[in-house]
Amino acid sequence: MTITITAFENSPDRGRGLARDMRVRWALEEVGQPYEVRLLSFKAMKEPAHIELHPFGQIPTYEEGNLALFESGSIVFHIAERHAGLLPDDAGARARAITWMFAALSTIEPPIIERATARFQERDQTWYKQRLSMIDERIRQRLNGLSARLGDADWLDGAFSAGDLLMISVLLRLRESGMLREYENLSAYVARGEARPAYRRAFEAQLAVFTAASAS
Ligand code: GTB
Repeated sequence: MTITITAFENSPDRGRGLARDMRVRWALEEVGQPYEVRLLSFKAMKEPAHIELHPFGQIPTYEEGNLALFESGSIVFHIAERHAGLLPDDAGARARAITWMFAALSTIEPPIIERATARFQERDQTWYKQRLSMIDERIRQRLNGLSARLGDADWLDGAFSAGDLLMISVLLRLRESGMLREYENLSAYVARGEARPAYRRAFEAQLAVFTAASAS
């Protein structure tokens, strides 16, 4: 059955792979599943046809036959459950990998998103600098824990898993802040993720969308 995902027609990140279709593309590449992409304008995302698929009018979505999903974490989980390569077979190791998926999305990602929101929407406020440094402190608290747990391992718990895929996707959003450079092992961890052939293929595919959009 054909898998179709949605992505920005014109991504505000200019093809840097930061929009959340990237993690879905990466997961599909890791498990070797072909997929199609339906590109959406900001206007189309808020129209009834898309709201039917995504109640909040966002990307990414995932369609496969009668199944329609939204939420990148749930989509990556669905892919990882149905195809070998992203979750271990051993029940304990599988549960731990899933725990890292949740940790990425519910413990590490929120303060990182808060930072992005502050930078885009609160930059003109008198209290902006103070707020940014408070958020950065919260991010560092999380990165301290993550860095200590990762230590000198390649991946968070044995073999590369959907937990690493989501964690690295989330950490990439921090690159422009320079904060990742404070943690040598996390920088190397992110670089290992980016060096995976599946990541490269996913990155090139989303970049090609931006390149085509800017040429037209
Ligand atoms: N929790 C949802 C998920 O994980 O799928 C969040 C989905 C979401 O935030 N989607 C964003 C969206 O559709 C795109 S990824 N936004 C349009 C809207 O809400 O109207 C977020 C994103 C946007 C831009 C950048 N960037 O420019 O760097 C990075 C990430």
